[in-house]
Amino acid sequence: MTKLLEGKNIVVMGVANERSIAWGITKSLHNAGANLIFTNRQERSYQKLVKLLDKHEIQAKLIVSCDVADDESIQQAFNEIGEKVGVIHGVVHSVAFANRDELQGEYANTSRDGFLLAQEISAYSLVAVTKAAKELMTEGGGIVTQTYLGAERVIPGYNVMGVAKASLEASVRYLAEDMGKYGIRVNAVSAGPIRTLSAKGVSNFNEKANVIVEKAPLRRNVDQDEVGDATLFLVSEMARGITGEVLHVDSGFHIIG
Ligand code: NDP
Ligand code: N5H
Repeated sequence: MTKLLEGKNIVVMGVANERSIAWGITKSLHNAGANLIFTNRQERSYQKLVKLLDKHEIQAKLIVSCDVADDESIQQAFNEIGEKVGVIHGVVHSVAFANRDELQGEYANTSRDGFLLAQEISAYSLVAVTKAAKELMTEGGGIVTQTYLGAERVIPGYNVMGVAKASLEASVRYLAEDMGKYGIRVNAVSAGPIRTLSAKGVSNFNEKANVIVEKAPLRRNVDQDEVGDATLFLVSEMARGITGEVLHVDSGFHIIG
């Protein structure tokens, strides 16, 4: 039997280390037979990725540098992917950033610069990436981003990132409408708390993870592999009728009042 993504070229953005959600996604996509292209911002992440791929005996088709804060960097990255790989069938966007000091205390204290930075890296980047990727997605496919419940509800401490994720989720819907006519679907996975490098050092994380164990229908937290499999589903033809959707992978926590 052929695998779900056999012969498909998928771009994965946002592996920083073994704990990254994008690494869980990488394993799922690889097991489904995809050819993988990676983008990193920091050299440190590139080094970690190379080691991880080696350890897991996964061959990357290409690794390119991409800072989503920079239009030229995005264009260069996708130009290089076009030249070296050609057609792509999917993109996984697993990138976000906000100043750490604005992920605590009152949202009302958010600075103008901090607000714009969170929006730029965590929301606008999906718009810019979709525009660049579309040119290479000539056979259609799926774009999937990562979001969090703090977009829908006030989750203390998520603050400026909650507003950026609300913008990201609205972008998923507007982009889904734009891309639909090209056979490109745009969706998001809304994961429960997962201990990653980004989550490290932010206050409130343990508290949020404990509430899931206490209150979510499944009474446990989710992991990167579960987010990976849901993302694989949305990227693949299994989800061919689904676009503009936010799929919660959170042990069912979002249904609890
Ligand atoms: P990681 O720290 O592992 O990944 C964050 C990634 O963002 C890093 O790879 C980092 O790249 C990248 N990044 C930041 N700024 C830029 C930039 N300017 N250009 C390109 N890449 C950039 O954390 P997670 O895996 O937790 O985060 C991945 C996604 O999942 C985020 O969107 C996050 O909001 C979302 N999410 C996370 C949850 C969690 O509990 N962990 C829950 C729900 C959603 P580099 O290292 O090269 O700087
Ligand atoms: C309610 C919570 C806990 C509080 C809020 C956490 C928000 C985290 C999101 C952002 C992406 C974290 C962030 O930007 C951290 C940076 O300021 C500092 N870290 C770094 O620079 C590292 C080295 C790099 C790799 O990180 C990035 N992002 O580039 C939410 C949690 C329960 C769930 C959660 C953690 C959600 C989420 O969106 O990640």
